Parts: sequence; structure tokens; C-alpha cells
Amino acid sequence: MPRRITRLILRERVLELGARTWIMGVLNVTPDSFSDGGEFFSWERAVARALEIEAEGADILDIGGESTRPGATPVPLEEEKRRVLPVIERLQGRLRIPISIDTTKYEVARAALQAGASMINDVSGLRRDERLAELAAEFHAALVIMHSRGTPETMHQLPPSPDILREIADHFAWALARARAHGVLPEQTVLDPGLGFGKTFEDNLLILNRLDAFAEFGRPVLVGPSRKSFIGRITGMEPRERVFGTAAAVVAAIFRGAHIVRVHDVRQMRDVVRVADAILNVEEASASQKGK
Ligand code: HH2
Repeated sequence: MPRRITRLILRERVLELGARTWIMGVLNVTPDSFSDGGEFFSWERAVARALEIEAEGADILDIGGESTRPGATPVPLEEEKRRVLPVIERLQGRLRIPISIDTTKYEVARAALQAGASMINDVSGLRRDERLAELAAEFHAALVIMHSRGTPETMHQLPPSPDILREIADHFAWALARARAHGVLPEQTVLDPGLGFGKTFEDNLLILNRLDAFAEFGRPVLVGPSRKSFIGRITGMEPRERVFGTAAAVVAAIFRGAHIVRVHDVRQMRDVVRVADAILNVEEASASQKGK
């Protein structure tokens, strides 16, 4: 079944999502991210990787200056700004795809938007600071509302959720209402169930298998399975070796209605996404006639 087409506002751009899957390429300007920590921890290398991510076929670039892995050291505000802002500034006029800022901090998001970012990727889903919604409204930026159980410091001590799908849906309903109250249009929002964020191994698999449960909100769904530990638990592979496992999760997500996939291995996932999209979008009536 083809995916639902939804409109997404990213500042001056208004895009139709759903005809094909969007790829969000990950750029972590951090020394300690779980799968690529330290790799792009200099402005020159980060800028070069950003341009490469675009050339490899990403539709959006997600820049983050603070690792969210469990137990990661919180990054002070000024340090997070120092990591990401020079990269966004140096990309102005050079990168054609929109930039998303992966932060939960109001000041970082504001400075990133001022420097040219057009999406806020809030892994706390407005729980840390609702003013991120005010910012999205003010700049007409897109807002990713992700579900997380607890914070990176606490998420692995929480008892499992009795009903993870219900818990995520309740959070989406709450956060969409809060965003609306701060002046964010529904067309500016994207929903993300937050794979790995305080979820059990089975929760992660269930979320992917039942991703279509979140279609009821009528908003694009983003998922970030890339190199995550539930894949390592199945394959026994280290983070950088989880490319094929990530590919399987990406295909499953696309077939359950994901509009955007957040990945590190953009070049490889571009082919994965293209093939999955072609299968998803084939029309039965024309299948026997065309392209023999
Ligand atoms: N996952 C990570 C970070 N940000 N944002 C969204 N919307 N969805 C996700 O699943 C998501 C996210 C964690 O991955 P990564 O950025 O590679 O690691 P780290 O947080 O250690 O930098």
C-alpha cells in the first residue's frame, strides 16, 4: 500500500513527503557518540562530511553536538554551541539540503536557526523545554517530536513500559497539543518513536513492526534505527558493522509507513531506500505491462 502523502513546512520550503522515503543523514560533531564518536570532531572534517552526506543522496542533514547514548556526559551549553554553530555557518551557501539541529536546548536551537537551520530535532519531545515549540513557531521551522523514556542518564534504569505503543502515542498526543498551543502548525511537525531511547530490545522490534500505529496522527513518521544496539544484539556486530542490519530495519520501517529514516550510512541506505520505495509504489495494474 503506498504511503500517505503529507506536507511538511521547513521555513521557506514546503515539501510533500511520502512519494519516496526521505533520508536524514547523521553528522555527530561529538567526541563520544556511540557509533561515530570523534570521527567528525573538527569543524573542517564535519563540513567535509556534511557535503559528502549531501552528495551521497541525503535529503536532510541532522547535526548534533551532544551524544544521547546512555551514560553520556552532558555537554554545557556554550560547548554545544561551539561544536555545531561554526559547522552550520560554514555550510551556508554551500549545502542545498535543509539542516536539522539535534538538540534539546533552547539556546542551541535558536542560534542554529539564526545560522540557517530549518528543523529542530528534539529527542526529548518537548519534555525538556517547551520553548523549542515557540522557536519552531517563530522561525516557521519543522519540529521533530521524539519519544524518549527518561533522560540519557536515567533511561536504562527505568522499569519496562507495560504498553510501549500506547505510551508513545500518548506522548505524541500531548506534545502535538503543546506545540499547537505555542503556535506550531501541524504541518510543521514530524513524529519519531525514538528507537533505543529507554526501550527494551523487544520494544524496539515491536515499534518497527507496528509503526503504522502512529499513522493516525496524520503526520510524517521518522525513525532512527541506524547502527543501534538492538541490531547489534541480533547480529553480534559492532556499531560500524551494523550496515546490513540497519538496512533490514530501514526496509521494515518503510513498509510500515516511515516517511523519513535517520541514518549514518547514507550512500548504502540510498540504494536500500530506492529499491524499497520502488517495491512499495508499484501499481498492480501496470506491473505486468511495463519495463520488462
Ligand atoms: N537517535 C540518536 C540521536 N538523535 N534523533 C531522532 N529524531 N531519532 C533518533 O532515533 C535519534 C536521534 C542516537 O544516535 P546517534 O546520533 O548516532 O548517537 P549519539 O546520540 O550517541 O550521538
